[in-house]
This record gives sequence, C-alpha cells and structure tokens, in this order.
Amino acid sequence: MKKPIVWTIAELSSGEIGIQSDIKVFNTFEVESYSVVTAITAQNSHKVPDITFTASAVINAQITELEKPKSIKLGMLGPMSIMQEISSFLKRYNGYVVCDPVILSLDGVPLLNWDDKNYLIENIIPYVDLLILSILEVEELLDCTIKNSTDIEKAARRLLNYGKQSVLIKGRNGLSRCCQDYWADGKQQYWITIDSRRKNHNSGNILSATITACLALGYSLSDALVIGKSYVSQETRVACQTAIQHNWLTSHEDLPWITKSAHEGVNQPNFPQCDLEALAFCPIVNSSYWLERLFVIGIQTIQLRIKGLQGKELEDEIRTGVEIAQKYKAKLFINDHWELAIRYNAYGIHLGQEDLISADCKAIAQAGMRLGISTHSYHELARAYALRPSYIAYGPIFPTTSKQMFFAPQGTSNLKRCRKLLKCSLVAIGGITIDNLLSVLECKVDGVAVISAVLSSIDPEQAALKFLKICKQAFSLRQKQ
Ligand code: 3NM
Repeated sequence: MKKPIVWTIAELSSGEIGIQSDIKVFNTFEVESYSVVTAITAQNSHKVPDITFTASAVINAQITELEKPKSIKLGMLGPMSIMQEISSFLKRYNGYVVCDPVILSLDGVPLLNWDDKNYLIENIIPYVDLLILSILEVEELLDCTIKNSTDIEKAARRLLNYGKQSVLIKGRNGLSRCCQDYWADGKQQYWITIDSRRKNHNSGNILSATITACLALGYSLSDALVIGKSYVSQETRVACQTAIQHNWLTSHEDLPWITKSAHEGVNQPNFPQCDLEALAFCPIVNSSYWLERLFVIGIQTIQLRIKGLQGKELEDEIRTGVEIAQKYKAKLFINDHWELAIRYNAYGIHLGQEDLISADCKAIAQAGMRLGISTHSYHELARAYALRPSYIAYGPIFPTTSKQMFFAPQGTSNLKRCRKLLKCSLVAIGGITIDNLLSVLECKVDGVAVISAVLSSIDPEQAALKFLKICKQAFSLRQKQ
C-alpha cells in the first residue's frame, strides 16, 4: 500500500531540529515525507546564530514540484515574502495543516517583525487546522501576559477569533511536575496533561510532526493529539537512556490524560483495584435471570447492562442482581446506573464515555466502589486515564453486532499497543469468540468481556465455562511470569 504523503515547510538546520527532526518522526510513523525549505540555519540546542532565508521564487518552485500531501506541517516560515507564497498555496489546498510557527528563537529573541506577525495572523492562521504555540509565543503574538490557566484559556479564545482553526497552547505547570497543554476549537476544549519532569528542547517540533503524520494516517485530530503527547514523552524519556526505540507508544509512562480543567487529574487517587483472578473473564448480561444461571456455575465477575427499564422496575432489577451476586460471593458491575449501584452496594460500576459526562465519579470513589470505563480511541483512553479507574475496557477488538458501534475494530495490534500504554487493568471487549480468544489473551489483557459468545450460544453455561477455563489458565500463566 502506498504510504500517505506529508510535507514539512520549515528550516533546514545544522542541528537536529526543523526539517531533520520532522523527517525522523515521519519515518517512525511510516509516512512519505517531502520538504519545502524556507531557510538554512546555524543552530544548536540553545541559540540560532545565523538564518539565511530561501528566495520566495525558490519556495514557489519547491511547492509546485512536489506531489500534493495528505497533511502539512508548517514550522519556520520566515518573512512576509515567503509567507505570501505559502499562503497562496494554502488557499488552494484542502488537506490538513498543522502550524507550529517559529516566532521566537531558542534564546527567546523575536524572529518576526510587526508586519510579519500580522501577515501570519491574517493570511496563514485562517487556513490551518491546528495552531500550536508555546506560552511565550502566545504572549509575543497577542502582545499579552499569561500568568495562569485562566489566562491561557482566554488567549486561546482570542486566537480562535482569527480563523476556524483549533489551538493548542503548550505549557508547563509550575506548581506540579506536570506538562500541561490546552486545546480548544471554539466548540470543545480540554487540558491534556502528562506527568513528566524531563525537558526536551525539541519537544514542540516532535509534537507537531507526530500530529501531522497521524492526521495523514487517518487518525482524528483528538487521537493525533494524544499520540503526539505520548510520543514526545517517549522520545524525551528515551533520550535520557541508552536504548533506542524505533516504535511509538510503548510505555505507560507516556500516556497523557485529558480533563476539562487544568487541576483535574493531577494527584488523582486510584480507584480500588479489581480482584484480578475474578476479572479474567467477565460476561455482560442484560438481566438478573442470567446472573443466577452464570454465578451458580462458578463465573466470578459479571457486568449487568440493563437497557430499556426505568423507575421501580430498574431499581428492583439492580437490587435483585446485587442480592444474587452476594449469595454467590461474586462480583457484580452495574453498567451506567451508578446511583442505584451505590445505593445497593454493588462491587463496581461500569461507565461508557457518554455516562462519564453525567456520572459523579467523586461519589463513586467516596463509596469505595470499583470503576471500569469503556474506551475506543486514544483520545478516550486519555480521558479515562484522568480518573485512574480500576480497569479500562478497550474495544471493539473485532466486529460486533451486540452494540451500535461508531468505531472501527481495533484488532489485536492496537490492543497490544494499548496494553503497553496502560498501567491499570485492561479488559478487551467486542466480537470476542472462543476461536479468537487466544489471539486476545496473547495481548496480555487482564480480562475478557463478552455478550453474544455466551448469551447467544446454544449452551450458554458450557460456553461460559470454556471461556472461564481458558482465561483462568492465561491468568495463572501471567502470575508466574
Ligand atoms: N461495548 P459481543 S463492544 C457492550 O467496544 C460493548 O465498548 C463494546 O458484545 C465496546 O461480545 C460491546 O457480542 C459489545 O461482541 C460486546
């Protein structure tokens, strides 16, 4: 298959920055990279003693000659004469544009004069999908002072007035050891945080290049942001070690978390752990009738996912479910109905991404209950991770007909990546059958959740026992390793 093409429009530098750094990232993510060279610079990790800009006619010639890309990264753009050539191309181009303009030199000297800044604001920014700026660059571009998270949120709103783009403002939280960025597009906004004390002078470049590559590969912008943050963390960490990793997203140390406000998720306590042996196999059922049938044969954990009941009927069903679980000393997760789950003291609560908006997770934590969260993308993983849940369910691994699904099947390769990223317990879900079970367990998940492979089987008890046996064997093996 032909690799998607990406461009970097930036400086060619004597250090590993600008185009050289971008191409390294593009190679890792296996996209085809072409460059438009706006300048040649002499620089190291601290300063830029010399910049020679490319003649605007040469910029135009480079743009004309290259095969058109799926996405473009804009880095050092230089003076207005160069930006004019780029702007006239962007007006005709309809792929993704990530703009990480170099407004200040590494030693903090402004690189654009007043006219250049205005040209950037009026003729480049309106054509970009994502504008990435550091706090110092925002201060320089908007002529403002930023002291706290509220100032960052205000500055993002001002930047959004210049076009339809989204904005990522990169920062470091002085009070904690976290590195926090703020993203907004005028409709949605959130903070994306990673626990990291290390610094990397090239992190901005790596971030914007990763996001550009991921957009070309077909990831949504929200997933590309999470992958970008995670890859920067990995590169910074690996740079401090001798081992060289040629892969991406390989460690739980590199997963950021996403929250509405800047302080959430920092120093977040963990929800209580699940009993791991019991979590190994977790059927999902729609009524207490099934609980009686499955607990009695030795299934230890079940999720009760009731759809279509309300009021007293719903409450009675949940109370009955908890009573049955208590009778068998088994573990019952209640899907969605967190207040009833707390009232009747279920073992845990399972929430989907939509339920997360309305559920009171503080109340669930105060009740001492376990929390499981459904996820289907990198963005949702980062959102779930902010709450440090007892487990994260990731799916659908294979096509499923048991739930309307807006996400493509993840396959086992994404499940493996997810395993490396997550420290908390991981449950695989979606389209899992006895035939593909081993391929799922090979990904070292902590649990497997199924609906149809048990409930639609000719002999549900037999099917459940087969799953239980294989999942328990995998659990014992993991314990020994
Ligand atoms: N959640 P089956 S997939 C309830 O991916 C549910 O979040 C999913 O049923 C997710 O085992 C799913 O029949 C349905 O495919 C799982």
